[in-house]
Amino acid sequence: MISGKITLLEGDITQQQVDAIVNAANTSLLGGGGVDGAIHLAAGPELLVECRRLKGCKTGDAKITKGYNLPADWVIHTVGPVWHDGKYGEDEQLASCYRRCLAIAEQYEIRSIAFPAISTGVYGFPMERAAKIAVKQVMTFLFLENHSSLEAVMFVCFNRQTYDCYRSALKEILSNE
Ligand code: AR6
Repeated sequence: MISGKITLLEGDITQQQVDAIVNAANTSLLGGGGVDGAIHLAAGPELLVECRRLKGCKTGDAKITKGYNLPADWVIHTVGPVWHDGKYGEDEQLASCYRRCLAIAEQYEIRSIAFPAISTGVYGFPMERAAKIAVKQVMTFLFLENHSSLEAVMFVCFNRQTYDCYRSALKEILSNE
C-alpha cells in the first residue's frame, strides 16, 4: 500500500480479487497474446462470445464485459497505443486509456480495479514513461476529481522491473505534491 487507495503489487492480474480488471487488448477485442491471452484463458470462452458483440474498440477507448470464470466480476478492455517514437500522440492515447477505464468503472459503481501496464509489452511503450502516465491519471482521478464509487486501484506489475518503475513514479508524484 503506497497511498491509501492505491496498491502496487507484483503478480498476475487474472488472479486478483477485485471488482474489475483491465485488459490491454487490441482494436479487434478478439483476444491475443500477453495479458489479453491470459485473461481470455482464465475467463473462459464466453468472454470471447461477449467481446465479439462489442464490434471492436478504438485506440484510447475502453469497453466493459463480464468476468466469467475470473475472480473479478468485470473486465474493462482498453486499447493502448503502439509505440513509435512518442511523436504520434502516444502519451495522450495512453492517458486516455486510463481515464476511459476509470470513467467506466465509475459508471458501473465499481469499487476496486486492477490495471496492468497497458502498452508496455508487445506495443513497445517505454515502461518508465508509461508508469508515470498511469500513476498521474489515477492520482488525478482519485484525488483531484470528485468521484464516489472507486475505493481501491491496484497496479499489477508482472515482474520486478515493472514494480520498480511504478514505485519510482509513485514516489516522484507524491514528493511533488
Ligand atoms: N498479469 C499482469 N501483467 C501481465 C500479464 C499478467 N498475466 N501478462 C503480461 N503482463 P501486453 P500491450 C504485462 O503485451 O503491450 C496482445 O496480444 C506485460 O509484462 O500484454 O498493451 C493484445 O491482443 C506488459 O508489461 O500488452 C494486443 O494485440 C503488460 O502486461 C497487444 O498484445 C502489457 O503487455 C497489446 O500490447
